[in-house]
Amino acid sequence: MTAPTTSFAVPEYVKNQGLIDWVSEMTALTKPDFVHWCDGSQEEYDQLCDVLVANGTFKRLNPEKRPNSFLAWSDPSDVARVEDRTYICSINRDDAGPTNNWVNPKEMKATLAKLFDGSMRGRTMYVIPFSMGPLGSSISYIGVEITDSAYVAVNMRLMTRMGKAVIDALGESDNWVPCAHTVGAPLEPGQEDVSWPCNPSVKYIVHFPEERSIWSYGSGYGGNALLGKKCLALRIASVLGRDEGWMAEHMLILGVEDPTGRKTYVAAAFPSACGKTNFAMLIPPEEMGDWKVTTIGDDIAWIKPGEGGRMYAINPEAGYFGVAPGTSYKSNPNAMRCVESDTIFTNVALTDDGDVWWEGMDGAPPAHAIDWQGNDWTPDSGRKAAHPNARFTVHASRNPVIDPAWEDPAGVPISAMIFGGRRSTVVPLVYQPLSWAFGVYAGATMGSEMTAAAFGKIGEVRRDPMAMLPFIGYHMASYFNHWLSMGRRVSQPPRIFNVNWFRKDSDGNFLWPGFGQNMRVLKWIVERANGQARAIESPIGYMPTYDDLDWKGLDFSREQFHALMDVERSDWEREILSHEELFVRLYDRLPKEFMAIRELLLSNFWRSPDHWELPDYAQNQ
Ligand code: SAT
Ligand code: MN
Repeated sequence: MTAPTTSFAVPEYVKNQGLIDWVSEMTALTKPDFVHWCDGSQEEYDQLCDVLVANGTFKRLNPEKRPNSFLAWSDPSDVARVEDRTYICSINRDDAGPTNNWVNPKEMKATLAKLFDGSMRGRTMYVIPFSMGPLGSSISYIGVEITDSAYVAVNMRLMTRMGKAVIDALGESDNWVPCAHTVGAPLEPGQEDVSWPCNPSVKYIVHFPEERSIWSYGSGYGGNALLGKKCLALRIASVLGRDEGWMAEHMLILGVEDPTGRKTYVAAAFPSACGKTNFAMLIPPEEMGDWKVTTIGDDIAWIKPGEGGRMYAINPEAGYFGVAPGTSYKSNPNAMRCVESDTIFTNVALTDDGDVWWEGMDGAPPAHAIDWQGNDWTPDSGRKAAHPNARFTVHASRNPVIDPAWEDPAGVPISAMIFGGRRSTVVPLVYQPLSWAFGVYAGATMGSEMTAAAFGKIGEVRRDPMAMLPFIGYHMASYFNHWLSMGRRVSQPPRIFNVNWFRKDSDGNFLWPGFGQNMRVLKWIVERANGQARAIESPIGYMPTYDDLDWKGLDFSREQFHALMDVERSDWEREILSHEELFVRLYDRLPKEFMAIRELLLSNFWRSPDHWELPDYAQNQ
């Protein structure tokens, strides 16, 4: 079976000459057999899914169990973003900064020109016009991705606003981001295709920040290939935000409705494997049923100064590309409801009745399944059935708790920002840094313990400033300065908070139940941001006392809470000194405020006891 449209003709509705020229140049370079301009229609989506089924990339799932849903298994060499193959090719190396890979743009372009030459032979080139942000909104950005992967085309239709409507919104403008993608696996005449074409040995994910273009070679997976997400909406957009006075952040956005019906919007940054999607779709515990959480976005926020001296955020995406393993009706019922139909699954297991399964799903594991590598699997096979980075792709409109304002082009006013890593010790459940600048410092020095050995030893703390380490498109320390300056640009910056759901006792047991119970902390944060909640000053910032949190329906003692909130002087002295490791790497552009804040934090400890314990309010007043 071939692709639905098999010609080089440019559709009549495309009038943008710059775009037509670029597609024609890329066609000449990559030499596809056909070119298909995506119109974004449902018919086209269905046809492409049929093509993918016929090619063996997709398996159609049992329509009784999982209507309109498909399963793809990737090549075992192509299962995640490739950070060591990701480049920021600014003209000056210093502008990429020490946390990014850099190659001279001229040299990189020569490399890419060679790799892209003939890279689409035997394949169809899909032209995918997409909008990050609501169509036609002044804060949206349009990109056009060319790709030789139909899998990418159907995923882009779920993750972005995609197709003819974007071409119409673009008009004659030259303000769009060219995104070139190839799986890097040309087919010789007569050569049979594989179910997941990619280049197992050569991969490049390249950004040219000055000319705002993206080139991706060799991978068909996730953020390597769906170029609107991390490449455009974070790496390129962070540069746009620096130049234009706004922020592109790796943050979820949620709405909290209190019992009086008042809505407060909160943005939150967590490094990977910290339950971001769970938090974005949180269901409050039953006893707090008069509180409601709604989702604006689960991964990326574009934040701009607006009316009333406040910051407003939009979610540039239109769908979720969530981690499947660990997702269950217990951990995230709303995500499970999202994926009940109309979902693309990648690298999960296939059950004997044509449904999907992954580790951590509710109930007993199936007695038999086919694992993500296509092998027979049983619970005692000693292997994982789903790859740990297995994903679901689903449109945001399937989310039962989607916020009514999720597509508002004006964005929603952000009252609080939350940073949170995975720390088994040192960092308390929640605190509020003393000011915007202290909050920026806390975000910049955010650390998380490794759960997989990808970037260091398991348990080792990796500094991941604002959860942006793999996603910043310029010098990390210039980014810190940008954050500080954004706080000065508005009269009512969001209040900043730091959370840690993952603190453990000395026996290694989690001290905090997490999941829906996080609502208790979120409630305090929202009330605090609205000037309603009490707090006490600790050496690291403001904290709630036991009596400031709502404990209705949860058996959680004062002692348990104090264990979660303790601030150990020796731990924190070590913690603050260890920030030096990050600062030394960034020294030439580090904000001068950071040194002052570091000293102030240390001095707070010089005047506090070795073991700072949360007082009870009664004693303190
Ligand atoms: O593959 S993505 O970059 O989209 C998701 C992730 O790795 O964070
Ligand atoms: Mn992410």
